[in-house]
Amino acid sequence: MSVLDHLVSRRRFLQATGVGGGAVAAGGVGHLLSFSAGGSHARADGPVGGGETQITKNVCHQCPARCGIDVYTTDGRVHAIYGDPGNPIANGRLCPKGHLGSYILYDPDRFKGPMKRTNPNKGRDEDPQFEAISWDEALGIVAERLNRLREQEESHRFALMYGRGWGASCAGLLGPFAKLYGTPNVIGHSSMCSDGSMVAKGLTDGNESYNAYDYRNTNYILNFGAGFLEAFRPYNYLMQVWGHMRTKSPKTRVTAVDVHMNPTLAAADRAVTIKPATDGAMALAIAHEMLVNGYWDRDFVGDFTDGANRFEAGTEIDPDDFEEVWTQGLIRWWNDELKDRTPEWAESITTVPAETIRRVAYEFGTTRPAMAIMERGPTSHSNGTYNGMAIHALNALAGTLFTEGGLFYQMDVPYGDGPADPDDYLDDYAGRMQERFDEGEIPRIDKLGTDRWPLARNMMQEVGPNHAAGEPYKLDTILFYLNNPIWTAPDATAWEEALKDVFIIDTSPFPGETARYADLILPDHTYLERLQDAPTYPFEGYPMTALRTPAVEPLYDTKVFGDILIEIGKRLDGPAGEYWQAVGDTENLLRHLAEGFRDHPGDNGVEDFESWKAKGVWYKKPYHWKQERGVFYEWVEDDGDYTHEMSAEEVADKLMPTPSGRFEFFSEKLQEHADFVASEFGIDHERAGLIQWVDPDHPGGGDLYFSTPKTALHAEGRGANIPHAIAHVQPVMGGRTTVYLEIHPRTARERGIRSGDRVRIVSDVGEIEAYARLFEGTRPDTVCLPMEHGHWAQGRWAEGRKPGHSGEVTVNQSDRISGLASYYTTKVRVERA
Ligand SMILES: Nc1nc2c(c(=O)[nH]1)N[C@H]1C(S)=C(S)[C@@H](COP(=O)(O)OP(=O)(O)OC[C@H]3O[C@@H](n4cnc5c(=O)[nH]c(N)nc54)[C@H](O)[C@@H]3O)O[C@H]1N2
Ligand SMILES: Nc1nc2c(c(=O)[nH]1)N[C@H]1C(S)=C(S)[C@@H](COP(=O)(O)OP(=O)(O)OC[C@H]3O[C@@H](n4cnc5c(=O)[nH]c(N)nc54)[C@H](O)[C@@H]3O)O[C@H]1N2
Ligand code: SF4
Ligand SMILES: [Mo]
Repeated sequence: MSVLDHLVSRRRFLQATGVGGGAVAAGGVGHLLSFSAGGSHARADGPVGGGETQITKNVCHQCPARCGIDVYTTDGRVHAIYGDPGNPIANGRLCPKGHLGSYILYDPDRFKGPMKRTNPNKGRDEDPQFEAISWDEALGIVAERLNRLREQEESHRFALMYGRGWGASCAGLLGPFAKLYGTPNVIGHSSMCSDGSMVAKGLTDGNESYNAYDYRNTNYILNFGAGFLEAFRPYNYLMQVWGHMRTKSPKTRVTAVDVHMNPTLAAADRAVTIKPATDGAMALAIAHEMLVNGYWDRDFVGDFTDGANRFEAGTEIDPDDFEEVWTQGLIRWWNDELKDRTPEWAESITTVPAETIRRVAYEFGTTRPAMAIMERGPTSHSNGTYNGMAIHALNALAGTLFTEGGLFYQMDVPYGDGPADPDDYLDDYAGRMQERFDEGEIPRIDKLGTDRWPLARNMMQEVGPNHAAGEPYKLDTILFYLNNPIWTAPDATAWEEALKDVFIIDTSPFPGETARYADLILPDHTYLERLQDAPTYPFEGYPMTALRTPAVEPLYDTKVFGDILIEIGKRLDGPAGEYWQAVGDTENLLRHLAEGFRDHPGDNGVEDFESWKAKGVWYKKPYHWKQERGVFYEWVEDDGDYTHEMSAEEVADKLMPTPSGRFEFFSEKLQEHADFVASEFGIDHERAGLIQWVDPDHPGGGDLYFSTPKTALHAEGRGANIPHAIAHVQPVMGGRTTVYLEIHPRTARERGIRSGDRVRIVSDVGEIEAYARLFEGTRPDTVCLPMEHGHWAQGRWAEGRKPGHSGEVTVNQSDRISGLASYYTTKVRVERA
């Protein structure tokens, strides 16, 4: 290899891993190169002198990107993890965390088998005094509790709570389990994650889902609070597509809006640091400008009947003068809201100069294709749904829904049927309970679907407080899967009291905070030991599902979560038990699901369970729908082309399932809840469905906005026990012994705070400490502290990195529409400690 070749491929490797020299530090560069991105896959022979190396296909578990990985196992030990070149998300590359996965497997603090608590007292400082027990005994304890609750007609007092579920073979089993057993309480963490964007999309275009995006072909991205280069999904792929977008011709221009200068803003063409919770105002002003200047897409939105543009600031328009095509309510939106939403008005709300807003509107409005993207930044506030609706409406105005270079929605995987149909096993008891849930006689513990949360999707952050108050009732038993709200929920400390009197079953392989409160530990395998499916999160739209295959035999006496649940199920009395007997185990289920591939062989030749295992992923291109100049087309398999022109009914049915079958600037679904919305937001009843500006609420009692963004090395709440990740985070964000609070130099000076000073961060619900890191890229009215620090459990490497868990000062306030916890909205006081 010439020196130049060497440098070129070294560069490629660095790009592939997405970090600078640090990642290469371990081991010789030459050695890594031979396995690097795009490297020959046949290279299965181990290093000289080593034993035999096997490569197994698996899926990284550290974030929702779901990158396919090649796991290299030598002499029974995992020694390397690389991106799978055959996986469309990974393309042979991983983010820095992906390579560190072997640490999760070999974490010395893992639970080694099932255990039961012997110390009846619970608390942060109470040692549970766990005692090892057999699986049989452990599963028997759970089944006996559940059977007893059912005999007492109290099965609803059992809850299943889950976070990062993967697929049909794990979280997908929870629904049938609850239904056959008789509880409404299957509670996902989506309201503590990013329901805001989903609900905003559901209310406007009818798809309550994240989007898939055609980044490759877009020419403009207007990004409102999505951590494109540090968190937004799928992170690893976004780094790859960023390189493409920024080198193609024409280069994709990017305007990024956030509350502090992060890697995404630093890499964008234009960085806008906006006042927290005001993105909706900026989006409304951009919409105003797009209309006034005639930048809207006529084919998708429609036009004035005489072709003249009558949008003029402050002037009403006769609805009869405008004919809409695929949208609904534009003139009403203009007359009742937009006509006064000028850039000057928005400047007064957002602090973003009117001139900047005009420039952005001009660029976004005159570049095609252009898309507006968002995630938790604008939505994690009390007004998050309205902010999100205003942002998403820009995509309708630009006409980029379902177009090349635009946005669409993820297609489902054509899995085969499971081994049995749960409905055949529903007994009278479960059927009767179902009626009581449907009629509202027994609500969910989080009151989802009641008058309190009529439009939310889950309300996990309410479970702790509701249980504590016994309102609507007290839970008896909770089984947790990949979920740790006693630490990750807003105002997490309140949960420490709340969970003392519930029987807790934790399935984590690690001694986390929930485990500290657990009565029973039923430890899951870590991901490198698991057989488990992982359908993609919204990605490029075409259907895709990956499969984890164990790279090593389980190190300890653990079980994959799906099998834990199935084994509990088998021990239930009555038909429910029979159903789980029929399912058998997760491998049997996965074999049934893979039967669906026989009729739909994947593009990489995957057609059954064995080939799925061998290739690690099934996917089938293309995406089936596209919109071109206001006409929707559907893919026709026999023609191999988008030859079917869709009717309005078909579009409404398959692509825009709103009441009107169009994109709604005035949401009919939201208007159906007008009483609720009007009273919650203090707005006119008639305006509830309108995309509009509503003032945010900032609880907490302080004078500085408190934001807790994700960083590239951060793995939801799960990465704190990976010392390698923490070591990489340490210099900028803090890590092992320090936790940094980003604060603007002027803000610091006003409070007598110098760089490196220990500071106290105080809100109405708690106080934490950190070290001040003076940073001009943070707004003077805002301080930032990444969320993953300050564990009080989760093993020796995570614990003790105190103080500084942001959840202890974050107030439990949620957007009344989407239910998303307002993680980025609390106001705190900062002072020298
Ligand atoms: N590396 C990494 N990637 C991840 C994860 C991870 O833990 N680590 N977690 C995954 C999960 S669970 C999720 S939900 C996604 C979340 O993905 P994102 O929503 O993209 O990430 P966040 O960091 O939560 O929030 C994005 C940004 O919002 C900014 N922000 C705060 N308030 C405002 C505001 O009012 N307006 C604007 N414009 N910005 C604001 C924050 O500074 C932050 O930079 O990431 C996923 N990917
Ligand atoms: N202050 C603040 N809080 C936040 C956020 C924020 O930005 N700021 N972000 C929020 C977001 S976006 C999210 S998604 C939530 C995430 O919060 P949660 O849903 O609580 O999920 P995690 O913290 O990722 O992981 C929870 C548990 O999974 C366990 N675990 C790890 N690996 C495995 C495994 O292989 N199998 C099993 N069974 N268990 C495992 C861990 O030990 C831990 O107990 O946090 C939210 N909390
Ligand atoms: S982007 Fe997420 S799934 Fe992919 S390697 Fe990184 S942590 Fe793993
Ligand atoms: Mo999340």
